[in-house]
Amino acid sequence: MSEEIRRMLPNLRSLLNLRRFAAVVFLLSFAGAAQAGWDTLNMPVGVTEVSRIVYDLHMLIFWICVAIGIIVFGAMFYSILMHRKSRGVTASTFHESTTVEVIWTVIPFIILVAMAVPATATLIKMEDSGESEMTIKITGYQWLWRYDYLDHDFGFYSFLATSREAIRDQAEKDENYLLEVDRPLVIPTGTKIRMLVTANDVIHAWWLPDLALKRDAVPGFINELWTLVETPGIYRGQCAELCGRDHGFMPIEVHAVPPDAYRAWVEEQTASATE
Ligand SMILES: [Cu+2]
Repeated sequence: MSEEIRRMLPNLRSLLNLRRFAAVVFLLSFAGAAQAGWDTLNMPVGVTEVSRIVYDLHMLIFWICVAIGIIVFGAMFYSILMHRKSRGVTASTFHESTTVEVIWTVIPFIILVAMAVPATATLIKMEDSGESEMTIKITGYQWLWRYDYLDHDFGFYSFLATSREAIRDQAEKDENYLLEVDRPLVIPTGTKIRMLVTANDVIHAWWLPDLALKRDAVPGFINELWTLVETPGIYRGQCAELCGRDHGFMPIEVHAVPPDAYRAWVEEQTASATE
């Protein structure tokens, strides 16, 4: 082996290792994406007007951040590459330049205001529970939820329905593993519903991504939520505040049904409650 090749060998070897590393990273990124599915990487669009507004706001802010990232990193890498010392470039000296300082204050200010306007409009809409047609009280317990229909004077506890055998890997896990309950919250579609969220022991959080609902359930406090679901369906969520040993075992299951079916269901509930 000539001296020349021997000198190049470590370089070649590290280059090969680098390429192998890059290939592994590339393949792993695909494996991860295939497992999660691209659509699960982003937040869900949801099924209510508010959830769609929240999603649009999220995407708007996301693309603003992408644009800022491209511009900032583009300028940085361009400068590093084109103005490097080995090209014989000397650093310019513009310390305490008022122009530059004004520019880098005004531009972020404009960006922040541009982001704050739609964000504030969305927040106001999310908080406005006025003109709601019915009220449900949601109470968090260790480790279950209770739903009280304040307009109809009845309520019930909602327990996890997944079997202990499935949890202990002794039985098949179905599609809704740890996301199913014995008695779901039933709500009518096309109705503005106010929800009062509280807790009986520790802090929980009632979280339903498809409806863009998430609120802390704090003992001694009553927080408010509202929703208006247009499409009938089953929507699932979880407790989103670490609340103790079985925090992962107190799911939320909401059945949105047409108003007629809802009325029939309420009659059934009140009849069985007075029995
Ligand atoms: Cu909880």
